[in-house]
Amino acid sequence: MELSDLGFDHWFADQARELRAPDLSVARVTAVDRGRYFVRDEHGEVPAELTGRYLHEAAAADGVPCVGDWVGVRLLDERSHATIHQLLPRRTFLRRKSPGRGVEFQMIAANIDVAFVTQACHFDFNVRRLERYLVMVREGRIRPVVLLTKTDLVGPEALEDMLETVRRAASDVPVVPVSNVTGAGLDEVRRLLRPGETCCLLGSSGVGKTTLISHLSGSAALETGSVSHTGEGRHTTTRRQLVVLDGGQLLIDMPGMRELGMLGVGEGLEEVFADVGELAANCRFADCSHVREPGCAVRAAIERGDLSEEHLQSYLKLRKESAYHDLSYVERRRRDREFGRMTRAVLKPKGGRDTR
Ligand SMILES: Nc1nc2c(ncn2[C@@H]2O[C@H](COP(=O)(O)OP(=O)(O)OP(=O)(O)O)[C@@H](O)[C@H]2O)c(=O)[nH]1
Ligand SMILES: [Mg+2]
Ligand SMILES: [Zn+2]
Repeated sequence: MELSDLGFDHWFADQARELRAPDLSVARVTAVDRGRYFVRDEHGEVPAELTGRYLHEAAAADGVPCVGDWVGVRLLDERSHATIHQLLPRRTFLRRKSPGRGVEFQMIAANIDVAFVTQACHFDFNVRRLERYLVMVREGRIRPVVLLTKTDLVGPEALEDMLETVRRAASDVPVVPVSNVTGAGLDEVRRLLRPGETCCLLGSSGVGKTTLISHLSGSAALETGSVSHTGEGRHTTTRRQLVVLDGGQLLIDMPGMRELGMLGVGEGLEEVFADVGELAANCRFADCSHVREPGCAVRAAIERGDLSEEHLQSYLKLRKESAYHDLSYVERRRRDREFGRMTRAVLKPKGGRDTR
């Protein structure tokens, strides 16, 4: 195996020129489980931990590594374990805003090429939630694909309705209906996976993400967390893990997400709702809120049946969230600057030493 088989390409090689120490080598984070890591390079996978120094210095600036990250490591005791010293810049990312008022983000995964946003036809299907996932994916500069699973549990008309709903909400995103029971759609999913590319599966618990990966994986062993003693085989995934499939594709399995929380978004929103944006360009007023203004091209499209009211409503709702986010960001920057001035005044009496 080469590093390129793990997704390492020219872009990452450029980033790796910045490795801080000559004895550091490059590896990819393949699993994270409550502060414990696994990293993998061309020679195999080893357990790893962050150095105390990383936690003190780098963690504040870059955050801690997440699954998919490329890191600078030192391999120890004949590769029985490793220490993580440096995080290389991320090309793409999946993150959500931490609960609470600040602007901290939780990194979910990094350096993903394709995200399969997965919903089950049965019970789980919710197009508004789908839009939120798509915004998160676009924001992180990742290519989205929508997977509708468990198609064996619904009739053909119901499935066609759902597909139509998805196409209306996300016209430029490929949608693949699949069933892990009948095998329908699995070949199409396989065609979307390319060797050396990293994909991940996102979606609620129980929609069939891990089952799908097992079908695709060939011989790659997949740890599926706890299996109940009754052996009826409910594998609730408890950690994020990157597996290499027989075909050389890289897939990250994730635990189901209970909720997405606030999105703290900008670009992703405009991309997912590009249809609304295009219409809005023709509204009479530049700051049209698309509620009841005269000459509103968005409302006109709804009247004509070209745009769904619900789609517009979720756009407006998400935009409000992101406006809130921008506001709290500005507010926070202001407070940070004031705090900075205050500490400088206290810590730097005369000719104070620059600590950077
Ligand atoms: N009918 C039907 N059941 C399925 C299908 N795919 C998975 N299941 C079942 O759904 C249950 C959950 O599947 P998992 O693959 O564990 O779901 P998951 O998305 O990985 O769930 P978490 O790990 O909790 O996020 C299991 O009992 C599967 O056997 C499908 O296509 N059709
Ligand atoms: Mg799972
Ligand atoms: Zn308007």
